[in-house]
Amino acid sequence: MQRELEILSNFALDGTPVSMKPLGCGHINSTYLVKCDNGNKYNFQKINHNVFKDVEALMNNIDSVTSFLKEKTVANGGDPMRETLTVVKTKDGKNFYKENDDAYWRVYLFVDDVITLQVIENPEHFYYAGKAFGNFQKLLADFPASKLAETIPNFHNTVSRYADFERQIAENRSGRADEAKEEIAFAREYKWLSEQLYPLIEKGELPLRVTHNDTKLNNVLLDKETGKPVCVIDLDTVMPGLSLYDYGDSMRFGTNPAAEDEKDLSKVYSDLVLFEEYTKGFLEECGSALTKKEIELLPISALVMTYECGIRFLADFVDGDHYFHTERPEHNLDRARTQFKLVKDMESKLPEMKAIVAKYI
Ligand code: ADP
Ligand code: GN1
Ligand code: MG
Repeated sequence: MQRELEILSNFALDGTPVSMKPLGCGHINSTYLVKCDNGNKYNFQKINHNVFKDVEALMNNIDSVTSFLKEKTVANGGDPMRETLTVVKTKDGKNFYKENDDAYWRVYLFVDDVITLQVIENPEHFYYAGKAFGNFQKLLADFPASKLAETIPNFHNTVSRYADFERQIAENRSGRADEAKEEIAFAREYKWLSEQLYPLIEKGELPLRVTHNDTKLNNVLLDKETGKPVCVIDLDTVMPGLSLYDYGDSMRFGTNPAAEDEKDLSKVYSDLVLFEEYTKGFLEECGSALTKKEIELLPISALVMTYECGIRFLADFVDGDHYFHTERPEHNLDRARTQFKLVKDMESKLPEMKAIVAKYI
C-alpha cells in the first residue's frame, strides 16, 4: 500500500491516513476505505482507464452532477454531505490525480453508517432502492443534459452491443468460444431482445432523460438502522439514457435472490415479491413523469437489461476477460449463465410483471 499512500498524499485530506483497505465488490474501479487519525474517512478509487477513456470529461460530469444534486438536496431540506457524493480535490485543486497515462485516482468523502447490499434479504430494502433511483431520476429531470459528456459511447445501445458481441465471438481472442457454445446459442436465439428499446429512441417513441445507467443494488447506500435511502453512488455512467435502463438494470440484479455469479443455477430466478417492491418505490418517485410508452415497456426492460449484461459478460469471457474484474477463469461465463437463466425466468413471468406494474400507475 506504500505506493497508494504516496498517491493519496496528493489529495487535500483533513487528517493523516492511518489505514487503507479494499472496499466493496464493484466490477470496474478499485476502491479503498481510508481512515485518518482524526476519525475522518475517505473513499479512495483508482478509476478504470481501460473503461473510461476520458477521465477529465468523466470527472467534470461528476462535478456538475454532484453540485446540481447538492443544491437540490439543500432546497429539499436534506444533508448535502450525506445524500450526495462529495469529490475531495487534490492539493492543486483538481478533481482527480493522474499518476501516469494509465493510472488515474480520485477521492470521495466516505458516507458512514450505511449498508450496501449484494443481495436482498429484507424486501423493504428493495422498495427503498426503488425510491432512491426513482428520486435520483426525478432530481435530475431538469439537469442540462448538454453539459454531460458520454463517458462510455453506446453504453446501453443494445444494437451495437449485439454487433460487438458477434465480433468478439468471431475473433475469439481467448480461444474459449467452444466452452460457451450453449450460451452463445442462447444469445443468438434471444437477439430480438436487443431490438426492443434502443431503436425506439431513433423513432422518437422514447424520451432521452438524464439517467444513472448502472443501478445495481450495491450502487445505493442505505441507512444502516432504518434501511432508508441515503445516497446514490457510482456516478461514472450518469449520461442521457432511458428511464427503462435504470428500472430494468435494478430488476436484473436485485430481484435475483442469488449472487450474480452463482454457479448453482437452481438458486437463480426473478422474485416477483422483490419485483413488486422495487416497482412500487420507483414509480412512487418518478412514475408520474413517465410516458405511456415507457410504462408499457417497464416489464420487458428487465429482460432487455438482463440480456444485455449477459451478452457483455459472455463476450468478455470469449475475449479473455479484459473488461470486468474477475477472480477465477470461468467468472464471466458463470455471470453470463445467471443472466440468461434470469432472462428465461422473467420471460415466463411477463404477464405477472405487467400486472404488478399496472397496480402502481
Ligand atoms: P465500482 O464502479 O467499481 O462499482 P463504486 O463506486 O460503486 O465502484 O464503489 C464500490 C463500493 O464501495 C460500493 O458498492 C460501496 O459499497 C462502497 N462505496 C463507494 N463509495 C462510497 C462512499 N462514498 N461511502 C461509502 N461507501 C462507498
Ligand atoms: C459494472 O461498476 P459496477 O460493478 O457497479 C458495469 C455495469 C454492469 C455491472 C454488472 C461501467 O458495474 O454496466 O451492469 O458491472 N459498469 C460499467 O454487474 O461497465
Ligand atoms: Mg458500483
